[in-house]
Amino acid sequence: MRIVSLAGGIGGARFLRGLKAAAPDSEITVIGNTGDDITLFGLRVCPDLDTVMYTLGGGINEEQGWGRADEHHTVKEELAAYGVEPQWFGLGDRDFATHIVRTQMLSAGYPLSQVTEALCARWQPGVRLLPMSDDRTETHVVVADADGRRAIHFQEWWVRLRASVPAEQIALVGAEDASPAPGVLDAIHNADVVIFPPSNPVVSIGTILQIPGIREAVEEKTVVGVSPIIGGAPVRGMADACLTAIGVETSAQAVLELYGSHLVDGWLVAEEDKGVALDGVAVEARRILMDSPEATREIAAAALALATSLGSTPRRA
Ligand code: FO1
Repeated sequence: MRIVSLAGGIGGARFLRGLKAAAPDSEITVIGNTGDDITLFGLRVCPDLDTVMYTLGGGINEEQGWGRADEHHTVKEELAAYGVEPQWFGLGDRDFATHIVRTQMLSAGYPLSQVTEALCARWQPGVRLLPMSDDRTETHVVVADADGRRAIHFQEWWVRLRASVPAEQIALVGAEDASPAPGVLDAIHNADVVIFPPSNPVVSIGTILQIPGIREAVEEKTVVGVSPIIGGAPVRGMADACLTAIGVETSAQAVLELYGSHLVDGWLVAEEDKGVALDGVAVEARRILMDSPEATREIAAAALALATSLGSTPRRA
C-alpha cells in the first residue's frame, strides 16, 4: 500500500512510528511541515523535519519529543557566555551538527529536499521524508504588546512565550510564492490513502495545506485523520492556543469541520467524543491516546482499516 502522511512535530512523529509498525510492507511518504523552520546563529533549523527524522531514526529525546537523546549543551552555554541571543531555544551539541550540515548544503545550493534526503541517509527513518516545499516559508504570529501589534516568529511565540500571549493572527509568510517540493504532488497523486496524524491542525497540517497545489491534490484522495483533540483538550502541545487564534473551538468536531468533508473522508475520535459527526465523513470512536508503541500501532492500524473500508476512490459528499 502507498501511504502519504502529512506531519508536524511530536504528535505526528510518534504516530508515524505506529504507522510503520502497522504497515511494515507499505511505502510511506511523509510530507513534513517547514513553517516552523528558523535561522539561528546563521544555521537553518527545521524542527518538524528533524523530529520526524530523529523519532523514526532512533535518535530522538523521547521524553522531550524533540532534539537528540544523550544531549549536551556546551555550545549553547558558550553562546550564552558571549551574550549571543536567542537563549530561549534549546539547541543541543549533537543537534547543532544537523543544522551545520544542513546549512552547509543549503549554502552550496542544494534544495532542502535533497538536504533532507542526505540527512536521512544517516538516520534511515524507514519512510521517504519530503519537506512540504523547497521554498522558504515561515509561520509568524501577530501578538499585541506594549507598543501595539507586532509579528514574531512562531518559535518565539511557541517556545519563549509558551503561547501565553494571544495570537491575533497566524500567517505563513511566503506561502503564496512557494511550490510543493519535488515528489510531493506525485506522492499524493499515487497514494492509496492520505493520513492526517494528530498533528497541530493549524500550524502543522494546516500549514502544509497552504502550499499551492497540495490541498487540491489531497482533496482527490481518500483521507483519514486522527483527532488531535480529546475531550476538548489537546493531548500535548498547544493546539488549543492555535485553534483559538483562528476562532475555532478546541474540539474534535470543530477540527473536523475545519478540515471539512471535501478534504477528510474518515475521522478517528476518542470514545468521549463519539457524538462527533459531519455529513460525508465516516467517524469512528475508539481509543486514540498514543500512550504506548502498541497503542499507537493499533490507532494507525485502525486509520488504515477505515481508509480501506472507504476504498481508494474517495466518497464525495
Ligand atoms: N521546544 C521547546 O518547547 N523548547 C525548546 O527549547 C525547543 C528547542 C528545539 C530545538 C530543536 C528542535 O528541532 C525543536 C525544538 N523545540 C523546542 C520543539 C519545537 O519548537 C516544536 O517541536 C515544533 O516547532 C512544533 O512542532
